[in-house]
Amino acid sequence: MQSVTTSQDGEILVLSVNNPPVNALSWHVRQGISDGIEQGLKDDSVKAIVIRCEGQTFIAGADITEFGKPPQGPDFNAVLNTIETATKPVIAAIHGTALGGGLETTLVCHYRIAVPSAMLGVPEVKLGLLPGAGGTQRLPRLVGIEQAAVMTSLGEPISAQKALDTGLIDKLAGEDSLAADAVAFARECVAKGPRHTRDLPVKGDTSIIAKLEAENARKWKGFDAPYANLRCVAAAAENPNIEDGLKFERTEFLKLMSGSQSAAQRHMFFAERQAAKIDGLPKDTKLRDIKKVGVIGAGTMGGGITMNFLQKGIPVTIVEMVQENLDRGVGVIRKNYEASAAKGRYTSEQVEKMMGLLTPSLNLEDLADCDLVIEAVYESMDVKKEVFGKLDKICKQGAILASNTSYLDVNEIAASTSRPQDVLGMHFFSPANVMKLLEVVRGDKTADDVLATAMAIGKKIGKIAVVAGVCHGFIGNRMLSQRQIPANALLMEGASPEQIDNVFTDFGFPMGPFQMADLAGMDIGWHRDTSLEPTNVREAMCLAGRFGQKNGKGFYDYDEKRNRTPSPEALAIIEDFRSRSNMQKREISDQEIIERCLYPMVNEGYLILEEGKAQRASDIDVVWIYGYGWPVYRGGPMFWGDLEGAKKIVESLERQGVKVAESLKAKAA
Ligand code: T1G
Repeated sequence: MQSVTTSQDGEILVLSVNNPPVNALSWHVRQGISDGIEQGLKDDSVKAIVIRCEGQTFIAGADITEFGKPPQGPDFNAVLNTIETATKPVIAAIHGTALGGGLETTLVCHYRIAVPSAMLGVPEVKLGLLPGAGGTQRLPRLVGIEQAAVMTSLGEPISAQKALDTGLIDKLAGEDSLAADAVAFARECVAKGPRHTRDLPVKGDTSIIAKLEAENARKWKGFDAPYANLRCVAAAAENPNIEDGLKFERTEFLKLMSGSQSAAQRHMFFAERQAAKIDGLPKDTKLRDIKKVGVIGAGTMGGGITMNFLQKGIPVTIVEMVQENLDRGVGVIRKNYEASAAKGRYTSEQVEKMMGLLTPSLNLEDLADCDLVIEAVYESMDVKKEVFGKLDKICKQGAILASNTSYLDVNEIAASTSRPQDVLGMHFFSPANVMKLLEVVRGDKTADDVLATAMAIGKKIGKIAVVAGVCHGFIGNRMLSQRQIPANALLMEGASPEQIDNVFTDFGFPMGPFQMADLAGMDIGWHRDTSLEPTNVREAMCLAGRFGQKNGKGFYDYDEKRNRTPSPEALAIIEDFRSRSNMQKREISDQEIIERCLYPMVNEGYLILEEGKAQRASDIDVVWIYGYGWPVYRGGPMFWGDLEGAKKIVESLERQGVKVAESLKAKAA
């Protein structure tokens, strides 16, 4: 496989890497680069060597698909050593994204030139790794400890201009003349000869490391990789001899590579990309044009949904029944944008431009020429059917009619129109302008191009779209209820809200089920009839006027900053409800809480797959990581279930008396 070709421009040898789609460092690319360098060193007519890439980008890293497989081709570090020790200058010519092993390749080159639009970074931390081919030792030698610590621990790329300013690259090329500018620059470098990054001193001070750890403590809770990256950068400062630093880096890298966190995060890397694919649909399915969007309902969801489109320059007509609600909804959208602008995310011109794309209306008829209409009204089947019945008469043929329902039967909603093929669910998560997950609910009659268009528009507005089938609660909420039910039962059997929530936060969730109940508000769906006996703890809390964070008391007490503390009154209400329900309190272990709350979720995932309500197990993982705070370093419920082991899960579920999915039983067999 010829993925590296050579060409000569006078005394300059040019190695061109061509390994679509992202020029990953697959074994044959490493072989090609190694051979190319050897060729250039042997050929006396060659005075310098340029490494460049074909296609959309420079090398975007090691080939992640090769991880965990038997090694093939030359060792990456050996190839890098060939480049670094070359006796003729080697120049990296960068466009697109030079990432991970791709950036490490440029670091061993003696000089670097890039187009202004190029981005350079070491995102390995997002894969639970670190730049294990010298990146943590050579980067500080070029850009200093501070910049290297930020780039490795956060994993965000920097622009070519920033790279030039920080010494990561030597020169900017013309946006459309990289090939020629690189050869011309190589000619200039001949006289200067090779310059070895490894010999440069490490500049800067390590106080940034403690600062980064403090600033990101909440975000990095439970993660190994960010701290390992910072330990390596610190080692670069402590070890003037780069070999010692490289040895330390190698140890840390191999620890992460063999750990479950990186396996989980690599699983998620591919799962996200897989989720976008619709099985059975040709890649080139013609999409419907979405130039104008309508949103019905200017409440929290309607407003958040609208913002996603305005941010992408897509005009939105937002419809409400009452002027006051409309004004409030539009006001919240403007306030949110102004708040973001105050944080420097937008200029005031950009805010005005986005608000200029918004048309408030009290008239459903104003949606007649929309290409996509998303309904975000009160969660009642009758109300939704009435709205869709009207849309059916108003909207132009070919318009896509979507419901933001989080539970209701999309087929029944579609049946209230004469065009069920144009109807589907687009289930956003609150806050809809922030949460990345979008469940695209495929109805029995939803047309292929409608589904494909909804998935594509989801990606366009920055969401991770996942196909779900019609069932109660689709993928996410359906599994959530399988977690809530045992959590409430465990409360009745003797566990405290704090014990249960701590098991979840220790596991890596941002919060546990009872903290979530307090955040959402306990009185949602409560009948408010105080004469009735409570039928569950939630109603008992409401009867005692404990509605959650909104009134500073729920399962916990909250101060004005919403910090929670265990509440003797809440515990008394729970205790009282237990005794009224003749429930005996008993000791409950944290492990029992894990098994009773998370194993049924995994089981439900298998049932969802058996029923074809999700395309693949990894989609379920994407839903839970991007919609429900499942820790990414545990890979999602299905990935985690595999780590736990089907046999162990089935035995526990059978002990719990839970009906086990046949496919899970089969896996345990
Ligand atoms: N290896 C293998 N496949 C890759 C890949 C990689 N590094 N990067 C992308 N792909 C596949 C991807 O799965 C998809 O496949 C297709 O390419 C297009 O990707 C030693 C250990 C470069 C910014 O972490 O961030 O180097 O779904 O949909 O939106 O220190 O891909 O079409 O079949 O994302 O244009 C470090 C990972 C590796 C960068 C392009 N590098 N890639 O985004 O396309 S670890 C990374 C990205 C490493 C060394 C260490 C993005 C992108 P398919 P895409 P995109």
